[in-house]
Amino acid sequence: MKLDEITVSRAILSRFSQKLGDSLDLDVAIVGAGPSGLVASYYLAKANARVALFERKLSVGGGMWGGGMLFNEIVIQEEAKRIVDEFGISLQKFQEGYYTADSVEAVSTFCAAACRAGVRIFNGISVEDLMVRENSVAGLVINWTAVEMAGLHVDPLAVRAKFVVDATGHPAEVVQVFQRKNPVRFNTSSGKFVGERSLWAEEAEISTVENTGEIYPGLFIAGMAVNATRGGFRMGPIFGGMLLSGEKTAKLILDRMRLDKEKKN
Ligand code: 48H
Repeated sequence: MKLDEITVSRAILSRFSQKLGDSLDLDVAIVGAGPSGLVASYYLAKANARVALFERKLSVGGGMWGGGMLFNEIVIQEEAKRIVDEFGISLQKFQEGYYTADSVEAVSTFCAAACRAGVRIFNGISVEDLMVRENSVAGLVINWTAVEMAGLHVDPLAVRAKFVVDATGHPAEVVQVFQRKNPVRFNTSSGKFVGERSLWAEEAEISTVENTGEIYPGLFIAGMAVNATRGGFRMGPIFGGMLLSGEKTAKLILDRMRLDKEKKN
Protein backbone atom coordinates (compact mmCIF):
# COMPACT_ATOMS: atom_id res chain seq x y z
CA MET A 1 0.00 0.00 0.00
CA LYS A 2 1.27 3.50 -0.88
CA LEU A 3 1.17 5.93 2.06
CA ASP A 4 0.31 9.59 1.68
CA GLU A 5 1.12 12.00 4.53
CA ILE A 6 -1.63 14.39 3.54
CA THR A 7 -4.25 11.66 3.79
CA VAL A 8 -3.00 10.95 7.33
CA SER A 9 -3.38 14.63 8.21
CA ARG A 10 -6.77 14.84 6.53
CA ALA A 11 -7.98 11.75 8.41
CA ILE A 12 -7.04 13.24 11.78
CA LEU A 13 -8.55 16.65 11.03
CA SER A 14 -11.73 15.17 9.65
CA ARG A 15 -12.31 12.67 12.47
CA PHE A 16 -11.45 15.10 15.26
CA SER A 17 -13.69 17.83 13.83
CA GLN A 18 -16.50 15.32 13.64
CA LYS A 19 -15.90 14.15 17.22
CA LEU A 20 -15.78 17.66 18.69
CA GLY A 21 -18.55 18.90 16.42
CA ASP A 22 -20.79 16.08 17.68
CA SER A 23 -19.99 17.10 21.26
CA LEU A 24 -21.06 20.75 21.12
CA ASP A 25 -24.56 20.02 22.38
CA LEU A 26 -24.55 17.47 25.18
CA ASP A 27 -26.68 16.01 27.90
CA VAL A 28 -23.70 15.99 30.27
CA ALA A 29 -20.29 17.66 30.12
CA ILE A 30 -17.82 16.32 32.67
CA VAL A 31 -14.72 18.26 33.62
CA GLY A 32 -11.78 16.14 34.78
CA ALA A 33 -10.97 12.55 33.84
CA GLY A 34 -9.92 11.23 37.23
CA PRO A 35 -11.63 8.17 38.71
CA SER A 36 -14.87 9.95 39.63
CA GLY A 37 -15.26 11.63 36.23
CA LEU A 38 -14.44 8.44 34.33
CA VAL A 39 -16.88 6.33 36.31
CA ALA A 40 -19.66 8.94 36.08
CA SER A 41 -19.15 9.22 32.33
CA TYR A 42 -19.24 5.45 31.86
CA TYR A 43 -22.59 4.98 33.62
CA LEU A 44 -24.10 7.97 31.83
CA ALA A 45 -23.01 6.74 28.40
CA LYS A 46 -24.18 3.22 29.19
CA ALA A 47 -27.64 4.70 29.78
CA ASN A 48 -27.43 6.42 26.37
CA ALA A 49 -26.81 9.96 27.61
CA ARG A 50 -24.74 12.14 25.27
CA VAL A 51 -21.68 12.70 27.40
CA ALA A 52 -18.20 14.11 26.87
CA LEU A 53 -15.28 14.36 29.23
CA PHE A 54 -12.78 17.22 29.08
CA GLU A 55 -9.34 16.68 30.60
CA ARG A 56 -6.60 19.28 30.91
CA LYS A 57 -3.70 16.86 30.76
CA LEU A 58 -2.63 14.54 27.95
CA SER A 59 -2.99 11.61 30.31
CA VAL A 60 -6.38 10.55 31.51
CA GLY A 61 -6.80 9.08 35.01
CA GLY A 62 -6.10 12.02 37.32
CA GLY A 63 -4.57 11.09 40.66
CA MET A 64 -5.07 7.36 40.31
CA TRP A 65 -1.88 6.48 38.41
CA GLY A 66 0.37 7.17 41.37
CA GLY A 67 -1.49 5.05 43.97
CA GLY A 68 -0.16 6.39 47.27
CA MET A 69 3.09 8.36 47.24
CA LEU A 70 3.95 6.91 43.81
CA PHE A 71 3.57 3.29 44.96
CA ASN A 72 1.26 2.33 42.11
CA GLU A 73 -1.26 0.25 44.01
CA ILE A 74 -4.66 1.55 45.07
CA VAL A 75 -6.88 0.45 47.93
CA ILE A 76 -10.59 -0.20 47.53
CA GLN A 77 -12.90 -0.95 50.43
CA GLU A 78 -15.70 -3.51 50.52
CA GLU A 79 -18.47 -1.00 49.63
CA ALA A 80 -16.93 -0.22 46.23
CA LYS A 81 -15.74 -3.72 45.31
CA ARG A 82 -18.83 -4.38 43.17
CA ILE A 83 -17.96 -1.41 40.88
CA VAL A 84 -14.38 -2.56 40.37
CA ASP A 85 -15.66 -6.08 39.71
CA GLU A 86 -18.16 -4.76 37.16
CA PHE A 87 -15.27 -3.23 35.19
CA GLY A 88 -13.33 -6.51 35.41
CA ILE A 89 -10.30 -5.01 37.19
CA SER A 90 -8.30 -7.63 39.16
CA LEU A 91 -8.60 -7.14 42.90
CA GLN A 92 -6.54 -8.82 45.56
CA LYS A 93 -7.88 -9.17 49.06
CA PHE A 94 -5.45 -7.66 51.55
CA GLN A 95 -7.48 -8.28 54.68
CA GLU A 96 -11.18 -8.31 55.57
CA GLY A 97 -12.86 -5.40 53.72
CA TYR A 98 -9.62 -4.09 52.09
CA TYR A 99 -8.69 -4.88 48.49
CA THR A 100 -5.85 -3.67 46.29
CA ALA A 101 -5.60 -3.15 42.53
CA ASP A 102 -2.72 -2.25 40.24
CA SER A 103 -3.31 1.45 39.55
CA VAL A 104 -2.21 1.15 35.90
CA GLU A 105 -4.67 -1.67 35.26
CA ALA A 106 -7.39 0.29 37.08
CA VAL A 107 -6.92 3.57 35.17
CA SER A 108 -6.50 1.96 31.76
CA THR A 109 -9.57 -0.23 32.29
CA PHE A 110 -11.77 2.67 33.42
CA CYS A 111 -10.63 4.67 30.37
CA ALA A 112 -11.22 1.85 27.90
CA ALA A 113 -14.64 1.07 29.40
CA ALA A 114 -15.70 4.73 29.22
CA CYS A 115 -14.60 5.04 25.56
CA ARG A 116 -16.31 1.78 24.60
CA ALA A 117 -19.51 2.85 26.35
CA GLY A 118 -19.60 5.90 24.06
CA VAL A 119 -17.97 8.66 26.11
CA ARG A 120 -16.06 11.12 23.97
CA ILE A 121 -12.90 12.02 25.85
CA PHE A 122 -11.04 15.22 24.95
CA ASN A 123 -7.61 15.39 26.50
CA GLY A 124 -5.38 18.44 26.32
CA ILE A 125 -8.42 20.69 26.69
CA SER A 126 -9.00 22.86 29.76
CA VAL A 127 -12.28 24.22 30.99
CA GLU A 128 -11.72 27.87 31.81
CA ASP A 129 -15.27 29.04 32.52
CA LEU A 130 -18.93 28.07 32.37
CA MET A 131 -21.69 29.11 30.03
CA VAL A 132 -24.71 30.43 31.99
CA ARG A 133 -28.32 31.40 31.55
CA GLU A 134 -30.50 33.39 34.00
CA ASN A 135 -30.29 31.05 36.97
CA SER A 136 -28.54 27.95 35.73
CA VAL A 137 -25.39 26.54 34.24
CA ALA A 138 -25.72 25.90 30.52
CA GLY A 139 -22.36 24.49 29.43
CA LEU A 140 -18.59 24.89 29.28
CA VAL A 141 -16.06 27.36 27.98
CA ILE A 142 -13.07 25.41 26.66
CA ASN A 143 -9.63 26.12 25.33
CA TRP A 144 -6.49 24.15 24.51
CA THR A 145 -4.31 23.49 27.54
CA ALA A 146 -1.38 24.51 25.34
CA VAL A 147 -2.95 27.95 24.95
CA GLU A 148 -3.46 28.17 28.71
CA MET A 149 0.14 27.09 29.39
CA ALA A 150 1.61 29.51 26.88
CA GLY A 151 -0.48 32.34 28.31
CA LEU A 152 -1.71 33.24 24.84
CA HIS A 153 -4.65 35.57 24.42
CA VAL A 154 -6.86 33.24 22.39
CA ASP A 155 -10.62 33.29 22.79
CA PRO A 156 -12.25 29.99 23.73
CA LEU A 157 -15.05 27.88 22.26
CA ALA A 158 -18.27 26.88 24.01
CA VAL A 159 -20.02 23.56 24.61
CA ARG A 160 -23.70 23.45 25.53
CA ALA A 161 -24.79 20.88 28.15
CA LYS A 162 -27.92 20.24 30.17
CA PHE A 163 -25.70 19.28 33.10
CA VAL A 164 -22.09 20.03 33.99
CA VAL A 165 -20.07 17.93 36.43
CA ASP A 166 -17.08 19.34 38.29
CA ALA A 167 -14.82 16.29 38.72
CA THR A 168 -11.61 18.33 38.84
CA GLY A 169 -10.38 16.87 42.14
CA HIS A 170 -8.89 18.84 45.03
CA PRO A 171 -9.05 22.32 43.41
CA ALA A 172 -12.75 22.03 42.39
CA GLU A 173 -11.79 24.43 39.63
CA VAL A 174 -15.14 24.75 37.95
CA VAL A 175 -16.95 25.57 41.19
CA GLN A 176 -14.27 28.09 42.12
CA VAL A 177 -14.22 29.91 38.81
CA PHE A 178 -18.00 30.03 38.80
CA GLN A 179 -18.07 31.55 42.29
CA ARG A 180 -15.33 34.03 41.43
CA LYS A 181 -17.17 35.37 38.41
CA ASN A 182 -20.81 35.32 39.52
CA PRO A 183 -22.83 36.33 42.58
CA VAL A 184 -23.96 32.74 43.16
CA ARG A 185 -25.20 30.89 46.22
CA PHE A 186 -24.37 27.19 46.32
CA ASN A 187 -26.15 24.38 48.07
CA THR A 188 -23.41 24.16 50.77
CA SER A 189 -23.37 24.96 54.50
CA SER A 190 -22.30 28.57 53.88
CA GLY A 191 -23.74 29.01 50.41
CA LYS A 192 -20.15 29.36 49.21
CA PHE A 193 -17.20 27.12 48.35
CA VAL A 194 -16.07 25.85 51.78
CA GLY A 195 -12.61 24.23 51.27
CA GLU A 196 -11.18 20.78 51.97
CA ARG A 197 -10.28 19.62 55.49
CA SER A 198 -7.42 17.38 56.70
CA LEU A 199 -7.11 13.59 56.61
CA TRP A 200 -9.84 11.40 58.13
CA ALA A 201 -10.36 8.49 55.77
CA GLU A 202 -13.45 6.85 57.25
CA GLU A 203 -15.43 10.06 57.61
CA ALA A 204 -14.24 11.36 54.22
CA GLU A 205 -15.23 8.23 52.32
CA ILE A 206 -18.76 8.40 53.68
CA SER A 207 -19.25 12.15 53.23
CA THR A 208 -17.81 12.17 49.70
CA VAL A 209 -20.65 9.97 48.56
CA GLU A 210 -23.32 11.58 50.74
CA ASN A 211 -22.41 15.08 49.58
CA THR A 212 -22.23 14.22 45.88
CA GLY A 213 -24.95 16.12 44.08
CA GLU A 214 -26.17 19.33 42.50
CA ILE A 215 -24.86 22.50 44.14
CA TYR A 216 -26.39 24.95 41.71
CA PRO A 217 -28.98 24.38 38.97
CA GLY A 218 -27.20 22.38 36.29
CA LEU A 219 -23.93 22.04 38.21
CA PHE A 220 -22.99 18.76 39.94
CA ILE A 221 -19.91 17.92 41.97
CA ALA A 222 -18.21 14.50 42.00
CA GLY A 223 -15.16 12.97 43.68
CA MET A 224 -12.64 15.08 45.54
CA ALA A 225 -14.34 18.26 44.33
CA VAL A 226 -17.20 17.28 46.65
CA ASN A 227 -15.01 17.45 49.76
CA ALA A 228 -13.38 20.66 48.61
CA THR A 229 -16.68 22.35 47.83
CA ARG A 230 -18.60 21.21 50.88
CA GLY A 231 -15.80 21.27 53.47
CA GLY A 232 -15.26 17.51 53.79
CA PHE A 233 -12.15 15.70 54.99
CA ARG A 234 -9.58 14.11 52.67
CA MET A 235 -9.16 10.33 52.65
CA GLY A 236 -5.67 9.59 51.30
CA PRO A 237 -5.07 6.88 48.67
CA ILE A 238 -8.28 4.90 49.09
CA PHE A 239 -10.43 5.18 45.98
CA GLY A 240 -13.78 3.54 46.74
CA GLY A 241 -15.44 6.87 47.54
CA MET A 242 -14.34 8.32 44.19
CA LEU A 243 -15.93 5.44 42.29
CA LEU A 244 -19.12 5.50 44.35
CA SER A 245 -19.35 9.27 43.94
CA GLY A 246 -19.02 8.90 40.15
CA GLU A 247 -21.71 6.23 40.12
CA LYS A 248 -24.03 8.39 42.27
CA THR A 249 -23.48 11.41 40.02
CA ALA A 250 -24.58 9.41 36.99
CA LYS A 251 -27.62 8.07 38.81
CA LEU A 252 -28.73 11.53 40.01
CA ILE A 253 -28.35 13.03 36.55
CA LEU A 254 -30.14 10.15 34.84
CA ASP A 255 -33.02 10.51 37.33
CA ARG A 256 -33.19 14.23 36.55
CA MET A 257 -33.14 13.61 32.82
CA ARG A 258 -36.01 11.15 33.18
CA LEU A 259 -38.01 13.63 35.29
CA ASP A 260 -37.37 16.52 32.87
CA LYS A 261 -38.48 14.30 29.97
CA GLU A 262 -41.67 13.27 31.80
CA LYS A 263 -42.45 16.92 32.56
CA LYS A 264 -42.07 17.83 28.88
CA ASN A 265 -44.43 15.03 27.70
C1 48H B 1 -10.01 20.17 32.51
C2 48H B 1 -9.23 19.64 34.60
C3 48H B 1 -9.42 20.96 35.03
C4 48H B 1 -9.95 21.89 34.11
C5 48H B 1 -8.59 19.83 36.68
O1 48H B 1 -7.82 14.66 40.89
P1 48H B 1 -8.58 13.65 40.14
O2 48H B 1 -8.06 12.27 40.15
O3 48H B 1 -10.12 13.72 40.63
P2 48H B 1 -11.09 12.70 41.38
O4 48H B 1 -11.91 13.52 42.27
O5 48H B 1 -11.78 11.84 40.41
O6 48H B 1 -10.15 11.75 42.24
C6 48H B 1 -9.42 12.26 43.29
C7 48H B 1 -8.25 11.32 43.62
O7 48H B 1 -7.43 11.17 42.48
C8 48H B 1 -7.48 11.94 44.75
O8 48H B 1 -6.78 12.90 44.49
C9 48H B 1 -7.65 11.46 46.10
C10 48H B 1 -8.52 10.28 46.39
N1 48H B 1 -7.03 12.11 47.04
C11 48H B 1 -7.15 11.87 48.44
C12 48H B 1 -6.17 12.71 49.23
O9 48H B 1 -6.31 12.71 50.46
O10 48H B 1 -5.26 13.32 48.64
O11 48H B 1 -8.71 14.09 38.63
C13 48H B 1 -9.12 15.39 38.29
C14 48H B 1 -8.74 15.64 36.86
C15 48H B 1 -7.22 15.78 36.65
O12 48H B 1 -6.83 14.87 35.67
C16 48H B 1 -7.03 17.22 36.20
O13 48H B 1 -6.01 17.38 35.24
C17 48H B 1 -8.39 17.55 35.63
O14 48H B 1 -9.30 16.89 36.48
N2 48H B 1 -8.71 18.97 35.65
N3 48H B 1 -9.51 19.24 33.37
N4 48H B 1 -10.24 21.46 32.86
N5 48H B 1 -10.16 23.18 34.45
N6 48H B 1 -9.02 21.05 36.34
